[in-house]
Amino acid sequence: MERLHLSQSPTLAIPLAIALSARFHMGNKQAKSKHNSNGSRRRDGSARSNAQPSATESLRTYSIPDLRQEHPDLSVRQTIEKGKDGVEHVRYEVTGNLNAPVPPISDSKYLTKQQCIEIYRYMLLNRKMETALENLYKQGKVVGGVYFGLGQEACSCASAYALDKDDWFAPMIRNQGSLLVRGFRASDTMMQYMAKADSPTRGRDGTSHFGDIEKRNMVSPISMLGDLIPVLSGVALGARLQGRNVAVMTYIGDGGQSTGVTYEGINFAAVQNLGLVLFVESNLWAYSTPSEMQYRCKDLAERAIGYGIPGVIIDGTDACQVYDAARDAVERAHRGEGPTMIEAKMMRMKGHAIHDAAAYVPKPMFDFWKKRDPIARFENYLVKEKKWLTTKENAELISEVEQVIEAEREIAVNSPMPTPESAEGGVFCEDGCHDIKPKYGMPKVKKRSGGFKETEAAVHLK
Ligand SMILES: Cc1ncc(C[n+]2csc(CCOP(=O)(O)OP(=O)(O)O)c2C)c(N)n1
Ligand SMILES: [Mg+2]
Repeated sequence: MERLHLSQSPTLAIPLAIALSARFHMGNKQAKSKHNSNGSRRRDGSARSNAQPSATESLRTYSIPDLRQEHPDLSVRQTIEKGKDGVEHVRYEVTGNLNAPVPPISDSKYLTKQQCIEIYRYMLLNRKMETALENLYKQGKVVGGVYFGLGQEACSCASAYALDKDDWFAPMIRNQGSLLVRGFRASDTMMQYMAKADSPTRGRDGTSHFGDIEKRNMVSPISMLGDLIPVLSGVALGARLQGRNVAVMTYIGDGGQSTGVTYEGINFAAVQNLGLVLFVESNLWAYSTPSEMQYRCKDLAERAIGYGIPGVIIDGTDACQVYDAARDAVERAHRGEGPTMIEAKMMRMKGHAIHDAAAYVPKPMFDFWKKRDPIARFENYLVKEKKWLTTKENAELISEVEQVIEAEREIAVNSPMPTPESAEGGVFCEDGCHDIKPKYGMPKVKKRSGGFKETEAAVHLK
């Protein structure tokens, strides 16, 4: 299996000339100074030779592979507009080549015809389940809100498809497709939103806060903004202490990338060499904040350089690219080679949740990305380009998926609401709920002969 290298091409190179020129000036100054306290030692403690490093020797150039077949050049800018009433309104404008041709789907290095069709089916299930959810909401059957991953089905489904059974994952609100791939039923998600008695949380949560640590190795989403990253890193650390290298996959948005816990979680996984597979769902918006106002670097995958881990940019609307990048990262994790950051570029094709009409998004931006719909493009690839599905087989597949979703919707609608008496159960710890046993074996910890040397602080605490 190929390993992701920072130097793979085509590349996005980031010369550090400016920072280094500043350092050269400092270095020259230090060389002239008589009272140079540390300038004669390198970080590794060895003595410095008299010769100054040449500029080319010291220039470090990092690069991030960018596997996309297209590099959209759109950018969003904030403007202030005066309405007819004389009141000023904030508005966003998009500029760039909005008529660029749609790129083809990349052939996968790994996926067979059957696997491609299976992923396509999951993507259809994902989309049709969300359409059903929207209708259930409009019928007043949903308690609370509904979140959608429209336009992101390739990212959710093909990423989860790359996990092995023993691997772990933690989805976020846009990854309802990942749940389907890992064996949850559409009715689980539907009942959850409707707070039904048969839902995974038995009606105790109206959204997606449920997991399954027994069979499907799914950590419950606890937050959208990065907190799952250290939790998943902890899962990988726990498995390693039990003698197993597992891959732990989770997702973070372009907005969530800015939080402190995201940094801490990735850094911890990096220094501990844990098998974190982090998908950065670079969908151009964080609620109503465009990515231009969220971060200053060009691509979020560049941040992998700062963590010292491999990063890669892919087209998040291309299921084959998503799968291949995920599979490479999963295999690295299994080999114990540490985390990978995968930036999947795409567009959130609806508002943040059902209550948000996304009126702040410039319409031409939606039009541009609608042409890059992950399902329509994959369908075109399977039916027209590869001819792996005939038009008739494709129509049958779509109809089968519609029937499944209709049956799941029936199950969900017919499930009762929880009884009032059940409200007090399953909320607090019940018998044995803390009895979490090692999943892969007893922790393997080296026994040391001597005890730890007591530090002053430890003595002080006694
Ligand atoms: C501490 C905290 N602040 C705010 C929120 C509300 N919130 C949830 S997701 C989100 C935006 C996330 O944007 P991004 O990370 O880009 O993910 P996307 O919604 O685009 O998938 C916000 C503001 C929250 N859940 N927690
Ligand atoms: Mg976002």
